Amino acid sequence: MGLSVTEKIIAAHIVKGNLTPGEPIAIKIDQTLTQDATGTMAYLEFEAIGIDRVKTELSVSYVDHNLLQSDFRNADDHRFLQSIAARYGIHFSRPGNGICHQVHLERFAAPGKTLLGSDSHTPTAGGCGMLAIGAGGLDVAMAMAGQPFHLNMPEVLGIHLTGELSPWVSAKDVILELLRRLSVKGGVGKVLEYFGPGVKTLSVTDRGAIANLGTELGATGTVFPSDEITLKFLRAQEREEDWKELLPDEDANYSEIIEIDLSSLEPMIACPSSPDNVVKVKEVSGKEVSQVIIGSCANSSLRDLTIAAKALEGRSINPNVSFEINPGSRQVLENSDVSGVLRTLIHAGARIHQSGCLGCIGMGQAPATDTISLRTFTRNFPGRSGTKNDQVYLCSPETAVASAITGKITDPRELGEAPRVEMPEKFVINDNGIISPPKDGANVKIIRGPNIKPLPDFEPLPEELEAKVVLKVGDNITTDHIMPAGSKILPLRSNVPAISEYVFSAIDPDFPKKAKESGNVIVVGGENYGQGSSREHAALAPRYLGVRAKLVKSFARIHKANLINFGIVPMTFEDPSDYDKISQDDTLTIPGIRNALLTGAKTVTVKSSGGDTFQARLELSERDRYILAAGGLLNWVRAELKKDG
Ligand code: MIC
Ligand code: SF4
Repeated sequence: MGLSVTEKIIAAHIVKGNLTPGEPIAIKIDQTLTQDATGTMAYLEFEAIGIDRVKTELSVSYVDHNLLQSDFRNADDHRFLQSIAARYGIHFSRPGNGICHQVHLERFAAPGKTLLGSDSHTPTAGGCGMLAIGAGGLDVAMAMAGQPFHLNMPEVLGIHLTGELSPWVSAKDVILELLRRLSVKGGVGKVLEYFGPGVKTLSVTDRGAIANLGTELGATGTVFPSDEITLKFLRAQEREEDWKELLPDEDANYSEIIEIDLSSLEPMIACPSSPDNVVKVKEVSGKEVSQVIIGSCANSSLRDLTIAAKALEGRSINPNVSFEINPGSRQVLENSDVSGVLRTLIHAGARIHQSGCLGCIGMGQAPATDTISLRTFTRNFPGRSGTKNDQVYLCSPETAVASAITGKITDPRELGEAPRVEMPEKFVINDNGIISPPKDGANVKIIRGPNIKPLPDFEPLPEELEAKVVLKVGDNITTDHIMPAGSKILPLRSNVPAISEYVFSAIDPDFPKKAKESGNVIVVGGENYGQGSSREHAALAPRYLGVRAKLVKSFARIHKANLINFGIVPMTFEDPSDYDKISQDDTLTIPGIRNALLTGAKTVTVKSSGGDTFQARLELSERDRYILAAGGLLNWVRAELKKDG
C-alpha cells in the first residue's frame, strides 16, 4: 500500500511507534516557532530544563501578538525575548516584522520538514509541503531541547480537489466550505491532506490560507504536496535550495476521501460566533457593516492586499465603514508599496496598520456596539474582538472589499468583472527584521522586566482526589472562554499569579475566588472542550488556582495535551448522559486515581456528593500517565534527568 505525503514525512521522522492511526508515536522536530504571547512562558520553561543551546535545525521567536505598548510590560517582554533568543541560539523576528505564520511561510518553511509551533495556526506552513503542528509552549520547549514530540498517530483524511476556482472565489471559500461540512470538531485526530488535479491551480499562498484554517476544524495539521508550484514560490523567495518534490504515492491510502469541485464553490461567510457557522454570502447579503478588516495569519498576503486594491481602483470606501488593512508581514507591506497596491488602498480610504495580529486577538480594532464587523480572520468566538455581544463575520478578502465599498455584506461577484492578480517572479526581500543568533550565546545577558515572574511549582497528584465542581459548562468551550486574551489580559502572559485572576472571567468572574476557596477543583464540560488556541495559560492558570481534573464529553487535542503537561487529569464520561447527573457545586471523589493512572487503568470510578456513582475514561498514553502522577511535565522531566545522573 502506498503512502500519503503526511505518512512519508512522519515515517522519515518517527522515533517511537508506527503508522497505525490512534496509536502513540513520537517524531523528531526539525524546526520550532514561538510567538510572544506564548513565547515568554515557553522560554522560561526551556530555561528550567537547563540546556545550553537549542538542538533543532532552526528555531524562531516571533513578536506579533502583544504589539500594543500601553505600559512597560509588552515592551519588557520583547526585550526579554530578544535577549533569550541570542542566549540560546534562536532567530528573533522583531516586532512589526510580521505574523509568525506568514513570515515563516515566506522565509523558513521547507518541504518534508517538521515544525512545532506554540500557536495553533502553525499548520499554515503545511501549504509548503511540511508537517507543521501547533502545541503548547512546554512541548515546544521540549522540542528545542532536542526531545521528540509525542502525539497519537493521526488518521490522514484525503481531500480530493478537482476543477478551478471561479472569479471572485478564493482559498478562504474552500476552507469555509469545509468548515460548513465538517464543523469545528470534524478534523480532531486527523491530518487533512489535499490531493488531486485542483491542487495545481492553487498557489502556495492559497494553500497556506487553507492549511491555516484547518486548525478551526480541530485538525492536527494540514499537508499539501510539494510540486512545481511550491518551487515557483520558493524561487520567488530566493530559497530554491529548500525545495524538494514530495507527492503522495499513486495508491496512497486515505482513511476517508472528501471531494471538492473548486469550480462549484461560491463566496462563503462564517456568521457569528463560530468559524463553522457558514452560509453562502448571498444568504446574508444586504446587512449593514461598520468595520471591514483584511488581516490575520489567514488572509493578509500580498495576493490578498492586491485583490483588494484592484477591486478598489476607481472606487472609494463607503463612508460608514472603517476599512482596515493589517499586512501579514513587512515583506507584504514593502512589496505592496513597490507594486503600487499600498497607494491604491490609501487613496481609497483604507486605514493601514503595522504588520501583526492586532484586532484578531483583541489588541485594538474592537468594533462599535451592535454593529457588524467583517474580517478575513480565523476566529469569531464570542467577545474575542474586545466588544461585548460582538457580531463578527469571517470571509475572503474579495467579500471583505466588496462589502467595504457598498457598506453592506456583499457577494463580490456583484462588482462585475474580476481583476487579474499576478504575483511577482521575485519578491522584494529584506531580512533585516530577523536577527540571527550569535555562534556562542553563553555570555549574553538575559533582560527580565519586573512583570516576568518565575514559573510556579506544582505538587504531584494525590492518591485520592476530592474536588469541587466550581464550574459546569456546555459544548465547544474555547480557550478564549477559559483564559481570555485582549489588550488588558495579554500583557500578563509572563505572570501566572496575575493572569490567573481572569480564568473563565467571561463566564463567571468569581471563578478565581471560588476556586481558591475550594481547595481542589474539577471543571465539568461537554463536547470539544478547549477548542481554539494553543495557549498553555488555559491549563497553567487554572492549575495555579487549584484545578486538578477536568471531566468532559470530549477534548480538543492541544488543550488536552496542555492539561497533561500541567498535571490536570483529563477525563471523559464513559456514558455521556452521566453529564446530566452532575450539578455545579457538587463534590466529586475519585478514590485511587493515582494508582489507576500508574497501573494503566482505562477507567476510574467517580462518586458524586449528589449520590451518583459513574465511570470516567482515562484516554492516556503511558507517558501521559507518568507525567500526570508527577504533577506535570516539568516535574517529570526533572526527575528523569536526575535519574540519568
Ligand atoms: C489565537 O489565534 O487564538 C492565538 C492568540 O494566536 C493563540 C495563541 C495565544 O493564545 O497566544 C493560538 O492560536 O494558539
Ligand atoms: Fe495572530 Fe490571529 Fe493568527 Fe492567532 S489567529 S496567530 S491572533 S493573526
